[in-house]
Amino acid sequence: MAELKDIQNEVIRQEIGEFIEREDERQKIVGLYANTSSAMHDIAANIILGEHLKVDELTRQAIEGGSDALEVMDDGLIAGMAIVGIKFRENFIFVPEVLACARAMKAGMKHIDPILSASGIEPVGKVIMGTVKGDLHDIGKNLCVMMLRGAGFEVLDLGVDTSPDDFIEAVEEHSANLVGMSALLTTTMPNMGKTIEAFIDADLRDDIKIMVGGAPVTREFADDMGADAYGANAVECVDIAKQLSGAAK
Ligand code: B12
Repeated sequence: MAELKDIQNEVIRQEIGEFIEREDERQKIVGLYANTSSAMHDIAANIILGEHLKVDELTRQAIEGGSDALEVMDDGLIAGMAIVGIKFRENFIFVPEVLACARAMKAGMKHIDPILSASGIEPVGKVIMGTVKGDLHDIGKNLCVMMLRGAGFEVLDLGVDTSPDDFIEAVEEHSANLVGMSALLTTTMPNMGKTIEAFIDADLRDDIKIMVGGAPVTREFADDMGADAYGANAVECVDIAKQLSGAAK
């Protein structure tokens, strides 16, 4: 089993040592960093420190140096955000610090977006994506959008705080048959169900497939709400989008 001392990057080692107190989480995070490169550790460390200029530079260097965009996303950016999330939950940091981390995350995603979004193939389907009403979290949704575009989907991104009416309007206007909803707050998760109900009321539910995701969302919750599919991450988002749109091989 990987141990904390095996992680070469001092910032990451200190962050885990000081802030990740639950043993199960500590083991999971140490495992996450144990087999990844020092370039990815540097990116993650600067996400945690909220250093957007550094993340910008390091991500650009990694991509130009030939690192795989998915590796940079998972082992650098998302790995850094995993520690940020725990620190926020445990009140070691607060909204202003997390905003700085989110800004750093976006600085890195800027270099990954053109690669993951460039599919060059005929659109395999049209997806309407949005974070639900009341919810301003968009990092995970944006990663899903990038990956969907890269897989050949045409994506209309409605952004954050998206009301049921906004989703419905977009579906009607763009004749889309696939909708993806993201929620990061337990208080906004029910708005996914409300959006599904609004599609039923508008007599559109049978014309579309609905997929949902976001950290607190579970498969059970998705089933209970009447969604067609649940995805735990951006890779799963693409897989289920393909299945739901009939593009799965
Ligand atoms: C960054 C962040 C913020 C930033 C958001 C910046 C931004 N532009 O997004 C800011 C600082 C603004 C913020 C604000 C708040 N936040 Co906040 N935030 C986070 C944090 C640390 C990280 C979220 C994130 O980006 N994760 C990284 C991405 C890559 O992961 P992801 O979003 O889960 O997405 C992946 C999957 O879920 C999936 N996915 C996502 N969407 C979809 C959609 C589909 C269709 C599919 C298939 C898959 C899918 O794929 C993605 C990629 O792999 C989380 C902690 C956490 N552990 O999640 C708290 C967290 C979500 N926030 C929390 C809270 C409480 C708040 C505030 C209420 C704080 C406050 N007091 O004001 C506000 C709410 C504002 C609002 N109305 O939305 C709580 C929620 C608790 C709860 N149970 O509801 C969390 C869990 C922190 C905690 N306490 O533990 N936050």
